[in-house]
Amino acid sequence: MDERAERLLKAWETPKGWRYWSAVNNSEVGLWYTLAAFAFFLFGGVLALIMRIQLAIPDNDWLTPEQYNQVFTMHGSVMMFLFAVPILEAISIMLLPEMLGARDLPFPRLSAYGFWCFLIGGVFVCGSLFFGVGPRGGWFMYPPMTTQYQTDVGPDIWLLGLSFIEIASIAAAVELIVGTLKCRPPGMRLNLIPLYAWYILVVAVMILFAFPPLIAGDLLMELERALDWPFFDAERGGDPMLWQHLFWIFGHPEVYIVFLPSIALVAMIVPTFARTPIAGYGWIVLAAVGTGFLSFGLWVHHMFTTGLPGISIGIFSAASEAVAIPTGVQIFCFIATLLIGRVRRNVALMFVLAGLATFIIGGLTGVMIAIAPFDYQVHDTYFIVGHLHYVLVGGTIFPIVAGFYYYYPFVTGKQLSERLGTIAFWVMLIGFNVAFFPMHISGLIGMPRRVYTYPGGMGFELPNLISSIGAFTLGIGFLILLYDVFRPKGKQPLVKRNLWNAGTLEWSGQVPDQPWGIRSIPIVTTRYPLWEQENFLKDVDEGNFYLPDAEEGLRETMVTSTVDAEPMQCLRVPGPTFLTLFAAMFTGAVFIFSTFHWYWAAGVSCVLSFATILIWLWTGTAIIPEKDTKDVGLDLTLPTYVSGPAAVGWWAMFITMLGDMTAFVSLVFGYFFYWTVHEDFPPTQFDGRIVMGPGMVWPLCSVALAILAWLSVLLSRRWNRTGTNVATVNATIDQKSKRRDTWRASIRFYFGIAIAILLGLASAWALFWGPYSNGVDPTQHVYCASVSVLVLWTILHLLVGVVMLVYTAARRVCGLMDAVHDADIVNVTLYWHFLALTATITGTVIALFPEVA
Ligand code: HEM
Ligand SMILES: [Cu+2]
Repeated sequence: MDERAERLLKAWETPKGWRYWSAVNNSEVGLWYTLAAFAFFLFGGVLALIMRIQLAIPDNDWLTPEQYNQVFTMHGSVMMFLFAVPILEAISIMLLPEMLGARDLPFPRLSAYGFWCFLIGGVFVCGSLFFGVGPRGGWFMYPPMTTQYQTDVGPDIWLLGLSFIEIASIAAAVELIVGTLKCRPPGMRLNLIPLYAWYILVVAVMILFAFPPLIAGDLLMELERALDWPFFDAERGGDPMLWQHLFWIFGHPEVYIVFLPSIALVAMIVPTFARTPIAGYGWIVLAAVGTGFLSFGLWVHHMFTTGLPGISIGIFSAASEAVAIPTGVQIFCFIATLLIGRVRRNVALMFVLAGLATFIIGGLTGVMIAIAPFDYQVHDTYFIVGHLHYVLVGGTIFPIVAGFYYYYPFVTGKQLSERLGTIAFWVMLIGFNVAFFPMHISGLIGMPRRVYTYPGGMGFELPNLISSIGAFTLGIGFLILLYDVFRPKGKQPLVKRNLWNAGTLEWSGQVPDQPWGIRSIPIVTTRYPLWEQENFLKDVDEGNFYLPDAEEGLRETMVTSTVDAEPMQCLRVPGPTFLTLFAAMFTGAVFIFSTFHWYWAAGVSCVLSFATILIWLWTGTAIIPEKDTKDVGLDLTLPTYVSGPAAVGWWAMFITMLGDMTAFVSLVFGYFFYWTVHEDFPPTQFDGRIVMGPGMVWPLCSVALAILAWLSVLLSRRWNRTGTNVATVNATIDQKSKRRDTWRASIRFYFGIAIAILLGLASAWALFWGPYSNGVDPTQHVYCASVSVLVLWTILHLLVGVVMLVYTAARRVCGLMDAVHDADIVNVTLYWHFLALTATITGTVIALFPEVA
């Protein structure tokens, strides 16, 4: 190994011993993430088998109804929240950088934080089952059952635990979007990126818009449960239907969120084994985007039986049928690729085919239940359980198993057994169909879902017994897979490099793989560089491309432009740290303590987690490099520090704030939703008492103050720039006048920030004072609660905005930010753009809407 490679290796070295757990590199974090998600899958699977034991015979009393309810709720919730979404993010964190020829994703510490949050939250939620206090409201947790009739801690565990995990999912989504858009190798224009990355981009954007409505819903329900704010309490003007809307605005895209990345694996596996480029690349991308887009317009098909007007039912029914089109396009492209290629059959491909076939069957029952009159008949029966498992197992599980077989050598350098794999394949395929096909029949003859047992003599016995036998057969199939994955393979020689002879970049890794991701960052000109670019691996290995060295001993990767992948920056990525683990522990503690109403402990944890995150940001982001530019090889010199839209940090903030805005809009949607369902909203009188609003003056004052604060943030950003700038530094200006100049600029900057802080605090105060001084009582009526939740949301955001301003001032005091290196204040300003919008909407809605209505 030459000297350059040794330095590179040293920079990317994985920590040893107990410090191993401070690793943040995508290959480690991705692996932990995958293993943890897989463990949750096994847990969810065991719960499924417990249900099938209980349901095998009629009138069974092995489980109590209470226990059964906990088991099916946890089964559904674990499978959806702790397995399906996380495993796909996990696989992506592991694969994506390698596919994009990047050294790492842009925010490795964020991935690590997301992973630890996921693990802590998951263990907490699953653990509740062992204490008999698990949630039992089903995976969709409909109120009023979960608000008025389940007063134990179960629903809180679900709401808080899973919200915590949703935050981790969003963190991963931010990482994956920025990674795909900004960390591609030079030359890899948008139309050359591997299909997998396209799918992940679509899915990550979907997560960004789908999860926040659920988080908003969780917040509302938790406020109702903890503080008696009556969002879903019909007696006080609330409406359980709002939950159903928010849940399914999340829930329907969710099924595509778990299905598309699996199809993305299919899109990588099929061309390799068909030994030909994918057919219809453009069509697939369009279809994936189309599916993602359409999936946000289907949610009402889960609510056909709630008495909605016929017109909405008609529209949503038609839209649901329409989504079959883009889905079909993708499947036809895969079939076409297989037809034109020279197919090499093996276990991975068999699982792909089984997945597609199973998914198509589930899709066909989907087309049936999208017809409202049919749905009226089978709603809440086992027909639905049959349908949803055909889609989920066919669309998600089988392709993931295929991915396991395909990528196992990539991760471990060893291969899974084709012989055992073939056995596992047939056992699983047969077991699956035997388990789930009969559910359609038991459903059609009337067996409801979510019942802990059924009486004999109604024709349910036979299909249920068959289902249970099938479920155990399927379980055995998974045991075979599990054995194959974990059996020691010491004697087996390492596989050869790129053993499937694939064409995409992730297979350029050496065996055994090195932690640096890729030896040198290549120039890419085709979709399948390993097939189509001459001498490609040789040039990569010899370090003939970019960044073959780590002269400064730092971890570096390349940032390129969004569309054309032109080189833009040499990005220093942060290395190992325990801060992310601590931050996740403290964040977890906030949610866990709140579940048990230990608000003091939660408050302390909140402060600790905030502090840890600030230290992490302080020591790990926007660091001023020792030199402004760096020679990255091939006669290219790139800046080492950028700010504004060129910087990955700016993108992360922008994307996070889009998600944040979506949650806020969901809350505003709630306010107007109540208006549409009530004749008199806001009400004047309720329950013999006058219903007080927040008044006009204070909320509007708050808007004005927030806008002024925002303006002073804008000014501060500008003043920060007017000190030294690059031109001044380079010009022959004597040191003294330069220092004076900087000093004056500093004073103006600090002044601007101080004013912004004061105005921000004043705005928060005015927003609080309006409802408070008018005597708004959030528990009285849903109107008051809706106003209060908007106020609460906005005040919290204002306070965070203030902390950020203090942070930027401190950065400048400590010389960590200056006129040129201004990423901190630029990103904070971006936050304030969104904040100003939030504050304006809140203030005007609560002040003026009562007048208009
Ligand atoms: C391993 C084989 C599996 C078996 C034997 C199985 C079995 C079942 C059964 C019997 C129910 C109905 C419970 C009831 O209504 O009383 C159910 C519900 C459900 N399953 Fe599965 N399942 C399996 C795998 C999966 C997978 C892989 C997923 C998702 C990725 C999943 C997601 C769900 C969901 C979301 C529900 C609805 C839960 C609810 O009603 O709240 N299942 N499963
Ligand atoms: Cu749906």
